[in-house]
Amino acid sequence: MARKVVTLRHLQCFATEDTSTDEIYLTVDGVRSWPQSGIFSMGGVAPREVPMHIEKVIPRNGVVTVKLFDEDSPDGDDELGELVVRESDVGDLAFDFTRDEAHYRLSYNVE
Ligand SMILES: [Ca+2]
Ligand SMILES: [Ca+2]
Repeated sequence: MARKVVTLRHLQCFATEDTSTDEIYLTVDGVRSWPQSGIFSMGGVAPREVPMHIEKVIPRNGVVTVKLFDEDSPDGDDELGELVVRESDVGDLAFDFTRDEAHYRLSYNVE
């Protein structure tokens, strides 16, 4: 049977963790995967939504873990939540990252 693939498609910001803009990045299975380098500012006067295209094959009997972070310095970065994508997931889905009173929604697809 062909492996299923999760595709991260779109990120929306409804509430930031920082006072104005957040310095957002995503990790996939612990590897910093979006944006291509550095961070993407969201909220405040920065964009509140952004398209993306990140594909990851879901391992057999395994999961893909996606984490959203706000980069802070000199304090440690804030982890805003964790999405666990399973082999049994299917179709167009969305997940809300809501830690630290932030609110981001990641739209993704599993097929
Ligand atoms: Ca922060
Ligand atoms: Ca920050």
